[in-house]
Amino acid sequence: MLEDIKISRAIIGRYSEDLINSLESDVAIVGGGPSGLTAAYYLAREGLKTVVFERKLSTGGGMWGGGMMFNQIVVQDEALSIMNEFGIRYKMFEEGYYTANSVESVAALTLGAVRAGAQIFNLISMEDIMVRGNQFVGLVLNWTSVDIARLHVDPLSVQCKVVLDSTGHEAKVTNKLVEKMGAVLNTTNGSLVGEKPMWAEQGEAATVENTREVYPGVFVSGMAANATCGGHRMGPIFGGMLLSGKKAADLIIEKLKNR
Ligand code: 48H
Repeated sequence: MLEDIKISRAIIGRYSEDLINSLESDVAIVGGGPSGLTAAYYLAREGLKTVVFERKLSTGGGMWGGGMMFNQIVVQDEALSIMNEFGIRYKMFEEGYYTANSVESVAALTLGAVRAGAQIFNLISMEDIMVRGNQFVGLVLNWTSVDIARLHVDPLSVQCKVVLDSTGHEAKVTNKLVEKMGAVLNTTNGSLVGEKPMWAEQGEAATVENTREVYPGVFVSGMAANATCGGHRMGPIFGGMLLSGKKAADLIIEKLKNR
């Protein structure tokens, strides 16, 4: 016999366990798009306690829709080793241009991150940062539904050793740092440089180049790296996002090892 109340108890109990267990982590990743998921995989695989907070119902960010809803993505040679690592199938279109199904890509990145040990929470938005003096110490979270309904409900906080801003074009974490703390960032102008117009080749290179620690304990990846440090957009080519996620993970692993 199935008891309805037991189903509720199981869900509330398990979820609460996971959330309480995530109140303190090594790395909190804000945004479960391609760069955040890639980083989550490599960080968790290294044994770091990694938690991803994703605002939407589904992970994958801007990857689902491929280019203008044609659900294919393009990747270049440099990113094929990461595609292989996640078991994402691809086909050569022309030399140097490979296509993959965007739905398979999101599913594989998500499963890879989870199986590596990352904890993913969907439907939770980062609404602020937590600091001690000038030091970044954690994130302030709320249900996305609270934000959408514009309800005046106070948030909860989580602590982490480092945060990765993988929020895409909006660069939510670095924006908060500048807006609320007047933080001086490790960028060319010390502040948010901003995203530039479409230029795939430059944008892809910049995405990886811009992936860095922009403030003590605060890293940026993917389009958030370009929005923060300045870089062209690149349309539906995703190799740079995967490479950026891996670079972010490598930098964070290095930092936490040396602590
Ligand atoms: C929790 C949040 C919050 C928040 C946002 O946009 P994304 O896919 O990010 P990337 O950088 O991994 O990939 C970028 C790529 O998708 C893209 O947009 C490209 C290649 N554009 C090129 C072009 O020319 O336009 O994912 C970011 C994720 C999303 O899932 C958001 O919902 C999530 O971050 N997010 N999660 N709290 N405050 N803000």
